[in-house]
Amino acid sequence: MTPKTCILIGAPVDSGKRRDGCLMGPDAFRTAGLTAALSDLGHRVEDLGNLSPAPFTPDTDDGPLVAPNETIGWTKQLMASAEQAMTQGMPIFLGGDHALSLGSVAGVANYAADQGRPQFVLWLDAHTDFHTPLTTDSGNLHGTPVGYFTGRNDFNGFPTVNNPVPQENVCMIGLRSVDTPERMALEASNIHRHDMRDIDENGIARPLSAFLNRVAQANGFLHVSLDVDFLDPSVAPAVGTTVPGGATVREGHLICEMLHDSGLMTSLDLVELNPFLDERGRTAHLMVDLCASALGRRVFDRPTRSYP
Ligand code: NNH
Ligand code: MN
Ligand code: MN
Ligand code: MN
Repeated sequence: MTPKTCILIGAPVDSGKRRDGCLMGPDAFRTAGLTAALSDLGHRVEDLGNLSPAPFTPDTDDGPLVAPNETIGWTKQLMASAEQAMTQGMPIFLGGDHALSLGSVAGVANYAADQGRPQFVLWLDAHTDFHTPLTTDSGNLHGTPVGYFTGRNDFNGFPTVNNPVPQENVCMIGLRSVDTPERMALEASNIHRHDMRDIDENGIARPLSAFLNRVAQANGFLHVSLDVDFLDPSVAPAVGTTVPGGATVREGHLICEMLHDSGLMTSLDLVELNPFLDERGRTAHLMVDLCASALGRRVFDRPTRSYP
């Protein structure tokens, strides 16, 4: 296995929704042994510590959105940090809620564009996070990152997305909670989407390998965004927005094992962990184990599958 330089970037973003606690996520991942899990696999691990948002005007709570200015500050900081980290290795963003992906994905996509290569995104989530600030009912900006980095309008005050990720380069797996305006916009889009029924009927490996083949064929960069609520709440309770009927432990590992075998993943988000809601660290540990699978942990060696 080729050793990688894993750049851990703590992003204690908690502005993407009302319920607090995700700010403790980066330290919970560290406490659950993330660095050792990756270095035991032979990787070089560099922990950059925790970021702070770029300066922002304090938010008031009279508008329709929760903490828009703070999220704008985070987006600026993460966009710059992501682009910079891509020059040194594989950034792993330790969330923090999913609002961190406005910046992480927009930043890695800027780097990919500099390299003249297309950016792809694998979105592992119960939700599609395809709102804009105008379509969200909850006002929670963690429901908007895919809308933002694919270049939807109405993100006023946010940094311009110079290199929007093309819709057909986005694949969502695990879906089971989609708001009506998101559903309408998605159905009019080319985003690849696999709800849990699709997984039940066809398994999780098939849609993933079809997607990985497209990434390989295009010589693309692949960003993976793993929301804790992709997993079933019975195995991953530490998240504010539990939705029953999620992925099993093995479905999660299979995705990560296939990602590793593909050699295609270039950046990763671990998001929405709320350690305040965990049970003896089990969700943090599961997320660390999944991350280890994505970086090469396996039970037995087996012939590597090649993509395409
Ligand atoms: N769609 C809902 C909203 O926008 C829920 C989003 N919550 C998430 N996304 N946890 O992953 O408020
Ligand atoms: Mn908050
Ligand atoms: Mn999400
Ligand atoms: Mn979610």
